[in-house]
Amino acid sequence: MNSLKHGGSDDARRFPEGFVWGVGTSSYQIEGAAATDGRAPSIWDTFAHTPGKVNRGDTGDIACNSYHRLDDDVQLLTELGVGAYRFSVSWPRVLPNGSGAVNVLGLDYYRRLIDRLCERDIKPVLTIYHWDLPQTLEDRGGWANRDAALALGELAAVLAEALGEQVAMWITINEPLQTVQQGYLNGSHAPGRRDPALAAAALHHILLGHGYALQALRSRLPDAAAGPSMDPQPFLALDQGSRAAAEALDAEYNRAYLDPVLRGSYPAALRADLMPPGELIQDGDLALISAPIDFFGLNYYRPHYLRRGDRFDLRVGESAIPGWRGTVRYMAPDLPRTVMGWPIVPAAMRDLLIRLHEETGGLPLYVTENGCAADDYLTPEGRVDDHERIAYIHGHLGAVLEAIAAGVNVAGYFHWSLMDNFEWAEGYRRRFGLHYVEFESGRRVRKRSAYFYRQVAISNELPPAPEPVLADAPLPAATGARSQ
Ligand code: IFM
Repeated sequence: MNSLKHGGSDDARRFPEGFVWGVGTSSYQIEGAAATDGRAPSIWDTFAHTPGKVNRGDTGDIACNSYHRLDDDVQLLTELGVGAYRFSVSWPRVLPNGSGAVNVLGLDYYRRLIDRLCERDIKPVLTIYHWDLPQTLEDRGGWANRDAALALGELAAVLAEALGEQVAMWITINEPLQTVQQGYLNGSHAPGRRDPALAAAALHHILLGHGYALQALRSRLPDAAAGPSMDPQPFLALDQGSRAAAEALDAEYNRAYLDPVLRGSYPAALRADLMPPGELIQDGDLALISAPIDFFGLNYYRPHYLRRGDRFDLRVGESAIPGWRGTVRYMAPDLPRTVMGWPIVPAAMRDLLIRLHEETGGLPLYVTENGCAADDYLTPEGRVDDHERIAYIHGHLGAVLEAIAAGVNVAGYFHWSLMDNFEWAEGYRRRFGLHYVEFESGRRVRKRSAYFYRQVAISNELPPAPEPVLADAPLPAATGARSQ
């Protein structure tokens, strides 16, 4: 394990040479073209079309229409000055039956996207699974069925063979925690289950899917850089009485995913009803899941605060903490929050990076997502003055610099997101983009934060915290080449 340094560096505002600046999106959130060129439905098509599941009944049928606006979006990336683009592949576009026959037209879309990115010297960072499981696999049990894991390995093999060397980084799975928690425990995401037994199976199988995907990549592309993106959640105990709960929640939300991948075991402290049962874990599974990775992707948005005695809305298994009945996801009242209600605490990201540095034995870490939803609107002059987002980015990049100064190998940062998109159960009302999307027309408008992010990306340096800017201040010019 690399040892940590304390204190800042001489040039505390500069990022290391070669630091990767990127932005991210995912297929269902932006592509649209839900029934075009042979794409089959995913669990999110089914879920979004089920009344009452998504705010206002929004669906990803059209989304940002990126499937048809590929060139426009590559142009946005170019003008943004980023060196990398993280996108995901729509599984049912490439393998409409989940496995088996390949849909060549679907694959061609990603081929074109990758070619365009490479022409512009933007590194393609491909997420193999970002939540849009083919409905046909769901019909066979979804992630509760081991076959989904094998099928993810097959998808990885198809992508490796077709897109191979041009992909700079492969992200196997995105936030398995959310699949388990929201997809299988509280039902707020597709496939909308509320069943701990299915959740326990899904937990094991999605991690196994990571293992199979990694194996498929390794055998076809021995030099590929591959790893998962996860969203460990800091649980911060505000008093002695909530410490045990914080540990139990850490086991359930974090250790359950980190330990199998980084140590080859499930944590003993995991709540009993979520522990994958022995009969599901076959010989060799944990070895596959814990095969070496090249980097770890951190998606960070917010911490959770715990205080004993507040409202109980997050249950902790009594078996995990004898005698404990439950605890709260307590929001510290005096913290600024995003419109999602998430407290804005960059220092929690710094601490998480430090923890991951230790847990991964000093692997390169990438912040593969970080961003905020804000109440963005187009001014009559056609601008989006999203100063909150600029402050958010500034604060979190400061946290990255602090982690680097402490000796953590943070190799890149991908802002979430390139543009406003389908924010899952929230639909289109939550805007996370650096570009504003007028969903009626599909028009993209560069937000003020895009100019700021561009400045950081091309200079590889964090400027002093921007002064609050008057709403009618002119936008900076979008010229200049990036330094990478
Ligand atoms: O939009 C999502 C993304 O798909 C996964 N990580 C969190 C983002 C914001 O909620």
